Amino acid sequence: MIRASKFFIPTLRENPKEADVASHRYMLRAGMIQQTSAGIYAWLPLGLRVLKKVEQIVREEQNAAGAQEMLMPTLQSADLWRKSGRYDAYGKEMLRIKDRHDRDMLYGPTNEEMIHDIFGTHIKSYKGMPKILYHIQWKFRDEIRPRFGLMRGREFLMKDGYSFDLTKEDAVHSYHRMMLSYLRTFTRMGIKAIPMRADTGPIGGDLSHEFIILAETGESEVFVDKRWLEKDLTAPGLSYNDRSALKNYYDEITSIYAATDEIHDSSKCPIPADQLVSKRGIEVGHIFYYGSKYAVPMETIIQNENGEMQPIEGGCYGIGVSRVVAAIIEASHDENGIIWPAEIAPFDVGLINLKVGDAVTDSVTAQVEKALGAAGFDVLYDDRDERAGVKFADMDLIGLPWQVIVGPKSAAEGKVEVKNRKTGDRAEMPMTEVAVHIKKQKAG
Ligand code: P5A
Repeated sequence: MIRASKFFIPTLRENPKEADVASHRYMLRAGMIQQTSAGIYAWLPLGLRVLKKVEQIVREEQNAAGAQEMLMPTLQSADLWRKSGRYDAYGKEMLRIKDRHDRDMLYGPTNEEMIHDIFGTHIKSYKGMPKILYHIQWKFRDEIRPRFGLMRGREFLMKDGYSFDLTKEDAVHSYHRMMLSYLRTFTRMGIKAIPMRADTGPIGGDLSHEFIILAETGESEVFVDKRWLEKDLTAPGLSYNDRSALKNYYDEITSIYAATDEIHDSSKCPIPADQLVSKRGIEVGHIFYYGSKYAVPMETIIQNENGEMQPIEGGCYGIGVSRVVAAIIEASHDENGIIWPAEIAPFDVGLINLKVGDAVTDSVTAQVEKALGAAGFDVLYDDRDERAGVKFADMDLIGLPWQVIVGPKSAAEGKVEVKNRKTGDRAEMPMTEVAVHIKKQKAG
């Protein structure tokens, strides 16, 4: 349990002028982040709690899919990128740095070169294959127009994973694994991200999908078969090791039409117009199969089972972890503030004591707090000496899924009010029933 009076949560009453979209506005107003330079943000305690939850879901679902976590540095040697040929090609988006010995370094925008170098140093034969390695690390891209807060930042947190296989067939299996892992990851966060065929851009390769969340403020226009809107995407029970079932699932999923505006051509669209909806979308993930594009220049060469030397077959898999936080807000808010899905909310419950210092409300609040803690809920207790209106507005703004309001009148009868932030439903109940009530709503 954390007390609002002691917590560093600098909420703002007014809408900051520089914020054009809901996520940026609400993250600043809720005291989650603070801009320190253009496109660069500090994460304040409330924001960090959400970032860590998103990160943890990504981690658990990567591990479940057989990927292994590691951590590579943010700073990289330019020589690695000269070797792959991307040092010049990457252009102005790369932040280039010189160390005291005048050596060229850079703040990594992505890690294909480094992971190929690390993998290739240690794995020389098919016996070390296959592998999927990932890390969750800050990236820097000197975007020409950083905007919308975390949505298009210059420094941002990415989960980037890299697969190493012997054959194209195996590499495509890794790609299928990551496809399912991503669908499960985003569903667990309470959001629907739709995979869409995409351009490969500076990462390269010949197969790629973007994962797009539908939201009105999305940067790109997307065209979606209505069947996506209803579909459960997580394939419960499907094992990552069941290669043919996984392929069937992938084929089924990718046969449902969804395309970004770069790829969509209305004259060639395979589905009837009344089955198609046009929406705006935010890219929260992007996966690529690129074969030996990096293995050849980086000399990631291994000996196969026939004793022959060959380059590995690879793919890379990104999730914009910090962007996800903003994208969820874009997809889930109202005019009063954020509406967190329960799985990634910074706290489960906001506890509001309307008369701090009153013996009865203080005592009921303390008992509710104890019961919620015992039931495993994270509670933010607003014990500040503020007007009720301010407390209600702040609690709606920061968007915790449940609010428990303790007022003097009902407290005298041992009762409190529970509000569901998403539905707006309010219910008065004996304080002893609060934990069970919230537990039931969370499960259902
Ligand atoms: C995939 C992993 C890559 O970099 N290399 C390693 C591949 N792909 S990507 O599409 O360029 O980026 C992956 C995800 O990172 C997020 N992202 C950003 N988030 C915030 N601000 C940015 N400027 C930014 N650029 C990329 C996106 O979610 C993207 O899908």
